[in-house]
Amino acid sequence: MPSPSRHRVVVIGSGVAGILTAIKLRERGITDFVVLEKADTLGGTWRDNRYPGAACDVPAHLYSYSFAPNASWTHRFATAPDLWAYFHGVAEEHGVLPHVRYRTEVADARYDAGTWHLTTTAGDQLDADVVISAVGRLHQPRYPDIAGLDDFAGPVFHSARWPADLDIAGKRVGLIGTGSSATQITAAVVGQVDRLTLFQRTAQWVWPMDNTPIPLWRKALLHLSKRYGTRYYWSLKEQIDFIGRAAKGDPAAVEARNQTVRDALGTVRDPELRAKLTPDYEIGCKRLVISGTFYDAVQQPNVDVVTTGIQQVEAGGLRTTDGELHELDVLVLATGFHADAYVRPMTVTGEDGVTLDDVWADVPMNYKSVAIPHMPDFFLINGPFSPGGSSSVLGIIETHVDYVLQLVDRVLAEDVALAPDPDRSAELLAEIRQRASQTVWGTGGCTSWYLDEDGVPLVNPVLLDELAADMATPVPEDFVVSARAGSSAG
Ligand code: N01
Repeated sequence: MPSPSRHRVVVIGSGVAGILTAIKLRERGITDFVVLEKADTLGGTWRDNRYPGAACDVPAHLYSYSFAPNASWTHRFATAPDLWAYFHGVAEEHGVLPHVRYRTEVADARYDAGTWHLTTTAGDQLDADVVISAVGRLHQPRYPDIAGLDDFAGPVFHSARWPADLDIAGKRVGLIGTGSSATQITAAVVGQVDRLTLFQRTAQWVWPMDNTPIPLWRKALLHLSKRYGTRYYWSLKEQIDFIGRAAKGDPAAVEARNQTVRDALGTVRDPELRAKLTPDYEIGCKRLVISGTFYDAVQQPNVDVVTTGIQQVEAGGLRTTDGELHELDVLVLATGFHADAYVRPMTVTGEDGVTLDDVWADVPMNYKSVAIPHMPDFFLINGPFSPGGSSSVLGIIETHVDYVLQLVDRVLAEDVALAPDPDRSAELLAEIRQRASQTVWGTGGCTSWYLDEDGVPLVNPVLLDELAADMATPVPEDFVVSARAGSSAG
């Protein structure tokens, strides 16, 4: 067997966070690194989600790297292909592409005497001083446990696996789910399909925000004036922070948010449909669906909203518990993701044989979402208990990458291994969980992908500015420092 290739740093994942990590490593002069990517292109979410209408519901100028503003965004929200092109372009411009090794999925990571030994699903081996997991949170499709899915005669697939060549024109399409993905699909396909049947288990609160074109004057100003770009960025951030402040319970923000979403629901004219679409839990408990088009789309005459439970899928369609068969040609499962998987199914074994499953037996224990006790020099970007709400994940990952790379600087400069102190990690996490459990995410009477099995949000209720202030510089006393035995330095 060939000896493992060895790198100072291995980054896992080439989505938005992996690309950023690679750019920042290169900026620091660290070039002995590889980015391992399980697919055959980079781009993560924006590569995988290509369903009709796939777009980012955070304003595009806010969903861009701070060092790479894009004055050419055409609309308030950017589509998946445009986002993919933007992130690919930035990666190319910053010399990331030669570092990416495609079709390489890490199955196992094992720490021994200062070295991480990685094994891929193909059996290849790599060694590294530092591992940075940038695998993202919403990438492992959650398939529903519904009897008969395999019996369906037509195409059936998860929203993140939409077949590129599928023609839905004139088809009877069934859509399970009413989250952000399903609502975007609804608005995009309603004008093409013969019938759309939306199988809704739980209604959603919808924040109406139109995807307005960026006017030419604004584009021109964005091209010409950096100062204007910064002002525009901050005004967008204020709008999004407003949703975050509401989630934290700020009374004025709560009132304004609630009024806005109730007014939006009020635009549904048919009282019966409006009743179906009215959630029975507090506004903001689930992540708000942000859509200026969903309510209009769902009122079109070729749309049915079915709230009766699903019994089974059959060759010809989907049967609900009232015995009715809803005949379908295509079935879309917009049923979300295993948001609590994080790095799993990859197995990780840290110092003294301690496994990730050991450390995460009760809760995904971590230090500030970026490090894990007993896992020296193994770091996460956007790990467990990262901020939630509707803030731009770009701000979160920029904060995390800056922080993690300060730790990496120390690891490489001093040739030490750093793992967060277990007691300090537990103390900080207990405090976050306590605050999170009191937010509407924990008390609002809903289930959501924010919650763990105990119903406690896996989310830090903190605004981006607060996160950035807290993570500006690592606190040395919070880390256990050990000498590294197997360094590749030199
Ligand atoms: O997934 P979800 P998503 N039978 O988990 C239903 C981001 N995102 O892909 O609520 C019937 O929100 C489930 O019902 P219930 C964004 O952060 C961003 O839509 O559990 N129904 C729910 O309605 C978002 O929050 C963009 O009762 C079943 C739906 O499926 C996150 O991704 C765009 C079921 C799943 O909703 C996830 O959104 C899209 C079953 N067995 C997504 N199982 C942007 O624009 C599940 N459901 C950035």
